Amino acid sequence: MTTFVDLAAWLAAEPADAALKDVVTTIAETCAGISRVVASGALSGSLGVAGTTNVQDEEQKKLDVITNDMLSDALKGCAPVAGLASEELEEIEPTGRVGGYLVTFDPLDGSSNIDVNVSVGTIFSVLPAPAGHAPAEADFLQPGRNQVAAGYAVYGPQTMLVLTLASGVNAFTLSADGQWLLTHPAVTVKADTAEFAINMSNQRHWAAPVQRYIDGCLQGKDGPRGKNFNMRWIASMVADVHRIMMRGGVFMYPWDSREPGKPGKLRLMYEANPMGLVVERAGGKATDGVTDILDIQPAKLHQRVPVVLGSANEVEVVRAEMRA
Ligand code: P6P
Repeated sequence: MTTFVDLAAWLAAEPADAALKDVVTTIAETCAGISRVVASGALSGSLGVAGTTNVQDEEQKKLDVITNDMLSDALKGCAPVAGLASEELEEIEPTGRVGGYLVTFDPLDGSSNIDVNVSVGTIFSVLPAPAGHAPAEADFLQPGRNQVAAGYAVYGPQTMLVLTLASGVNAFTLSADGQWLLTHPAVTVKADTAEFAINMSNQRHWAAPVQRYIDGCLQGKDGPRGKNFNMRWIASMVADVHRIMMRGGVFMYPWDSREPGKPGKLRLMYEANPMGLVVERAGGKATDGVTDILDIQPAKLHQRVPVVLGSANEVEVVRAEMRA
């Protein structure tokens, strides 16, 4: 019978600040609670729409609101947290405390999948808070390289927590009795892949470099790539990224001409930065097509960005095409 290290024991051995470990523990405990709420579905009346729209002008699901409140309440009660920002909230939420950490999160990413029982997830990012004053919105606008922790929980056939703190990436599985157990230590992303993830229905709207890259993949072994490719698109970033963490691949949500003024669909602070840190720490790459995501200086709290991330060598093939 295999025995697993639990999150508390793993954190005890992690060379990181005790206060940061408290923040991660709070997030992990809240995600365990979210897993139970998500799993209850229609039984708890939590499916369906909330009848409201969020700052992204997206219709909110009941679970978007429920999970946002769970994380907001938990983090406000966590002493080292000076402020939080949610994809679902227009403004930041200072906690009234100074110093410590800022947390940004997407409480339930992929929520369009909830009502059809497809995997969804929570994405979180932890940044240093300013010393000496309560955080303002500008204090959140830090490049992704400043993150001191990041990760996600994926609510799927298993509920898993994938986390990077001091270094590396480790994945925990939620047990039946609510323990996070270290089942996947030292996760690494395969450098090469033959699997791409993109919403093909947008093909006619992509810029030429993306058209050329995907066309090269679709030509298979008789084409320029000399190998056949598979395609996946779950329309839940957490689930698509988790697959890439487990078996490699490249995930793309590029700019497209449907809304030419919008750089991309995904959010820098709540999706691209945390996922970028996790993927990079596992040996993968995360870019906006050209620039590393973690080097982007945020200008706005809800800034959107094109995303190309995953297997390092494949991301570089895309980057070369974008530069051609
Ligand atoms: P589309 C979910 O709404 C999300 O933000 C990501 O999780 C996902 O990758 C993407 O949007 C899906 O977008 O346009 O394919 O529905």
